[in-house]
Amino acid sequence: GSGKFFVGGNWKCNGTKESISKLVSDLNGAKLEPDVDVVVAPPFVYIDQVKNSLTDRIEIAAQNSWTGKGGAFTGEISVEQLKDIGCKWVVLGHSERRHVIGEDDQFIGKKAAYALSEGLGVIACIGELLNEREEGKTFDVCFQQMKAFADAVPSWDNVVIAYEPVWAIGTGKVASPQQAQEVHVAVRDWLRKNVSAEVASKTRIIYGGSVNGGNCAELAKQEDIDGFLVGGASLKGPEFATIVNSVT
Ligand code: G2H
Repeated sequence: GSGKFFVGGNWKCNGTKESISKLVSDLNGAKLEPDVDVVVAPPFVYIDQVKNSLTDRIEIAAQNSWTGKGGAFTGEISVEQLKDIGCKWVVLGHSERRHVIGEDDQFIGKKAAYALSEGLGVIACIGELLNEREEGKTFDVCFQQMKAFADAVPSWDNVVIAYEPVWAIGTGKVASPQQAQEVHVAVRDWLRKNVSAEVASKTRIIYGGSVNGGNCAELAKQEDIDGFLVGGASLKGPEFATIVNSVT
C-alpha cells in the first residue's frame, strides 16, 4: 500500500441532531488504531455540531464544495466557510453527485482545484456504472475521470482517490478483493504514466461501495487498497471502528 491507511465515513444525507450526537459519542468512545487517518463527512448542517463534540482524533470532511469564492451562489457552500468551521477535507465527484445530481468531470475538476488551492484535502471519487463494467469499459471510465482531475489539480499532495464502482454503492454488492485490487493497480499505473512515478507511489487509493465490518479485512489485505470510503456502515460507530481497525 501507499502511505497511511485512510478511512472516511460518508454520512451522506442522513441523521438528526439526536442520532448524530449518539454517533459522535460512540466514535469518541471507540478504540481506534493509531496509524490510520480517520475522517467523517457529516451533512453540512451538522458539521458545526460534530466539530464541537467529536474528538480531534477524527477530522471532518464536507460532502461537497463550491467552485470558487463565495458570493451570489444561492444554496452553495464555499471552501472558505468549510475551513472556517473546521473542515480539513472535501469529498468531490461522488457517484451520487455525478449520476443523481448530474455533475460533470469539468465541474468536479474545478471544485477540486479550488479546494486544493485553498488548502483543503480532496477525496476524489471515481468509478464505473454496471453497464460500463459489463461492456468492458471500467478502465476507460476510471481513466477519463482521473484525467479530468489531473488536468485540473495543481498538485496531488493533498488528494486521496476513492475508487467506488457505482454498482457496489449502497447495494450490498461489494466488489471482490480481486476486482477492487485490479482497478486500484490500473489507476496507480495510470498515475505513473500520466503524472509521475512519485505521485503514483505516494497517492492513497481507497475503496468504497458496501464496505462493512464483515468484508473490510479481506479488502484491506490487498496490496493497493490504502483504506476505505464507507457509507451505510459509517452510521454505526462500533462497525466504523472495526473498519478503521482493519488496517494491516
Ligand atoms: C459509496 C459508499 C460511501 P456505501 O457511496 O461513499 O457508500 O458504503 O453505503 O455503499
